[in-house]
Formats: sequence, structure tokens, C-alpha cells
Amino acid sequence: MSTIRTEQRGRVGVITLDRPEALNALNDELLADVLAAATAYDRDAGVGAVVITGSERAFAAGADVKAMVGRTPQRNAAEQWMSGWDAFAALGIPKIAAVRGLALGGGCELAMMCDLIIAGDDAQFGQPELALGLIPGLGATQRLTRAVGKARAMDLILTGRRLSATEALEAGLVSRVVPAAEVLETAMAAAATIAGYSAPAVRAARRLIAQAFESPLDEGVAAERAEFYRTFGNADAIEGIAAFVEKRDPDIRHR
Ligand code: CO8
Repeated sequence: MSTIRTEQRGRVGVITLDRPEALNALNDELLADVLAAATAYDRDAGVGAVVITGSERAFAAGADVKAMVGRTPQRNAAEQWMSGWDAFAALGIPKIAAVRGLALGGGCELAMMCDLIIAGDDAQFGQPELALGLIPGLGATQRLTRAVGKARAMDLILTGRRLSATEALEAGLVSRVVPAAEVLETAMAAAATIAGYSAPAVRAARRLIAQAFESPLDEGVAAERAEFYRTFGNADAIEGIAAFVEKRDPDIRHR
């Protein structure tokens, strides 16, 4: 039985986490389902962005704690446990998290693997792993710190305190906060806009923004410049510039 539901609307793929009995806790099956669906969208030229969402109550309440019973360091290392999430994060297609309710632990980390987070005003973000005697394992010590800075990351991870949606916006963790009932439509509209732009240009832009956290400034700017120069060879860029000059809408073909 699948742990997700998928649907395609225009050029947007939607992945809905669907383990209501566990507040969408991330287990191995859910990882396999999400990775397979997102990879298929990534490879589909007819899809230009993916929206990931959960339920009203929870985006995801973390990794599945019940499935952690009996796990050992040796088994974790031998299985490279949950490393498929790194493959998900590395997919080139833009990923938008539409978050309502709880985004805790691995759920918050999954949202942070996405390129945009659109939050409902009922969303709560937190990293409660220390209360289990664990630490974050899907990137929060790194991604949360880069998103909100050392002071807030220390506070959130060391105390387990949750951030409200408005605090998360103010801290720079989320892109937008909207009324809870409008989260999905707002995320879908942003995704449709992104998916309507030239796919190679969108992918290059998101890759370079991600690179801003991974390389020195001069290297990042040089990479941006090289990519900017290259985009002039894209049919969409030639068309986009011509359309502007001719005062008409561009005919974007994602090439
Ligand atoms: N895992 C498994 N089941 C869960 C989880 C979870 N993370 N969260 C909730 N559930 C289950 C509950 O056990 C309950 O099931 P049941 O009815 O069978 O007991 C059901 O979902 C509903 O939950 P509650 O009744 O507890 O609902 P409440 O509204 O009372 O509480 C909370 C909601 C506060 C979210 C509470 O469920 C809770 O504390 N959950 C655990 C949150 C947590 O600790 N998350 C972090 C987990 S650790 C982690 O994410 C590390 C990620 C790194 C992995 C890296 C691998 C390499």
C-alpha cells in the first residue's frame, strides 16, 4: 500500500504524504515512495515543479520513532539508513513544501530539503530529537543553521522549542505564510509559475542558489556568470528576449 498520493496538475506534480495513522512519520516505505515519485517527475519533461504536502494536522511528525526500536549503529551504517533522502534533496526539479500543522524532526528537515516552504498560519516547526536522546539526522544541524543562523538553530535544536509559522517567516525558514486553508493553492500557484518558466533556466538558478551555501562567494559568482553566459544559447532565452523587444508573450518550450 502506498504511503503517498500523487497527482499531476498541468506542469506541476503533487506528492501528498499519506500515513495519517502516524502523522506522516517518515519510514523506509514512505522514503521509497517519495523518492520514486519525485524522481519520475524530475525525469518527465512535462513536469516543471513538484509540490510536497501532508495533512491539515501534520506535514510530517518526524522520522518513524516506532521503526527505530532495535536499530544499532552498525545496522544504520551498513544500510546507509535513510540516505535516499539525500538523493531526493539533490533532484534538480524545484521542490515546494506546502506545510500545514506539524513539521517536526525529519518532517522539518524534509521541508528544508525543498527549495521553497509555503506555510499555513497553523504550521509549527521544530527539531525535538534531543528529547529522544538522538540528534537530527536528515540535515537540520546544517540546513537549519544556514536558514536561521547559529543563535536560533542552537535554541531550536538544543531546547526543542517549536517555531510558529510567523516566527519561521521572520527567521527566514519559510518563504511565505498564508491562511491555513490557502496553503495548497498558494504553493500550486507558485509551482505553476516556476514550471511555466524555461526548465533549464529554472534548474540552473536553483542549483546556483543551493551552491551559495556550499562554495566561497567568488566561486559562486563565477559559476553564476558562466551559467548566465550559457543561457544565451537556450532557445527559450532567445525567444524570451525577442518577445520582450516585440512586446508579446514568449513561447517557452523548456529548451
Ligand atoms: N513516529 C512514529 N509514530 C508517530 C510519530 C513519529 N515520529 N509521531 C506521531 N506518531 C504517531 C503516534 O504514536 C500516534 O500513534 P498511536 O495512536 O498508534 O499511538 C499517532 O501518530 C498520533 O500521534 P499522537 O497521539 O502522539 O498525537 P498528539 O497530537 O498527542 O502528539 C506529537 C503529536 C507531539 C507530534 C507526538 O506524536 C510526538 O511527539 N511525536 C514524535 C515527534 C518526534 O519526536 N519527532 C522526531 C522524531 S526523530 C527524527 O525525526 C530524526 C530524523 C532523522 C532520521 C535520520 C535517519 C538517518
